[in-house]
Amino acid sequence: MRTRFLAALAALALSTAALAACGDGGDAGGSGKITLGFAQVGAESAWRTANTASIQESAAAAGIDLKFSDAQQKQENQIKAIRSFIQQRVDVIAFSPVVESGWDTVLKEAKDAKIPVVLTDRAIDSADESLYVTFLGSDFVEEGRRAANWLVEEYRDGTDPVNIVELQGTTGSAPAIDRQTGFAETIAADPKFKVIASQTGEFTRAKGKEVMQAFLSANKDIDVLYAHNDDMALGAIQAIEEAGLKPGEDIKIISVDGVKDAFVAMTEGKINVVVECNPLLGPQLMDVVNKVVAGEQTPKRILTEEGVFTADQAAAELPNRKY
Ligand code: GZL
Repeated sequence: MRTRFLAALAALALSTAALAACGDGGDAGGSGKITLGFAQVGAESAWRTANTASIQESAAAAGIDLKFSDAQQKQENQIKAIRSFIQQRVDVIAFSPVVESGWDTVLKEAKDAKIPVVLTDRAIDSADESLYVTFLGSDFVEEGRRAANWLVEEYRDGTDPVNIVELQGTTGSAPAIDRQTGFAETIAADPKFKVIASQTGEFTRAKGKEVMQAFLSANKDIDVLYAHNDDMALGAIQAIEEAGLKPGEDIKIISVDGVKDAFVAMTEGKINVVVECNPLLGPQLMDVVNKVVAGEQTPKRILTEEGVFTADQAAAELPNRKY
């Protein structure tokens, strides 16, 4: 009788210890591997496709068990995914916030569950920086400045008005807000630069074409298009050509991202300059995940390195493009 009681007590102790280990957010998959829950924005652009591939391939290479969700550009889907990752007790949660605001509640739930959160690609506008461990991504304001700096240089000798139309990214997203800010603050120094129309093209080719068609119908004297990503610029090129105008000549085009098709368009003289925005964040993200699980410090902000490419550099750079 006594032996059976002691054996039951030992079994209870062991199972309690095992549960306590999971209580630290560890081993959700029961595989002994680190489990990462990633809530992706969607699949709206070639940039996003490359970003997703980088994350999936890097997780596999790092032996990290990836639980991946595609929010189809809806914040409520990303919030649902994060809650599901909390329920599954993953080791780390990472996501690219589709918009800047509205994250505090769900990120507090992750914090209460002791599951660290990493922001990738896009930031949030929360005042509470304890809600995430690290933000890994580009400086979108600087990207906007770089786009404008090319324009300032291109028109440095002119005094005539330069009429600009702007295709913004998805409304409320960090890249759309910051790329507009950086661009506007830089051209403000010279009154000849005028943004005569600015509207979201939702980071997609189809919407970019549709909005550019509207710009062309409403404005007869457009000199420049500033597109917050290549997909919208490529859609706008179709609209410009269908209007009988030459993209890159009649209307100069400044774009952001640096996907292969944008480099091809630059070799064809249809885009004048591309400000690079690097989507290949997978390796750095897995490094952060491993460090966080090991209890090591990680920087609050990890900035991705990126450049600017003009049309004359496109042919030589095209073979090097990885996305
Ligand atoms: C930028 C990223 C943006 C890209 C778009 O880091 O969030 O979203 O510029 C993508 O192509 O859709």
